[in-house]
Amino acid sequence: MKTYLLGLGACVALAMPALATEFSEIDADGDGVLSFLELQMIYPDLDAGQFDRMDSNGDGYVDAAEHEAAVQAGVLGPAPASET
Ligand SMILES: [Ca+2]
Ligand SMILES: [Ca+2]
Repeated sequence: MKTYLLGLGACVALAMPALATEFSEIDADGDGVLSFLELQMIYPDLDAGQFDRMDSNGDGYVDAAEHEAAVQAGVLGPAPASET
């Protein structure tokens, strides 16, 4: 029974689409904005330049709207960033 439940959980996890990570998952401390460190935990390859571009109002954090814009622009996502 326990094995069955574990197997079911694994199937659900595997069925998750590989889309960009949810804002709420990145926001580790739950303050409603994303710091550079929070983003780096999810996107280890993110550099300060990319973060600055995402932080369009320059307050040092990426809010929900800025995060959405970055996802739309393809700054964040599963695709490898090799365009510099
Ligand atoms: Ca946060
Ligand atoms: Ca900002």
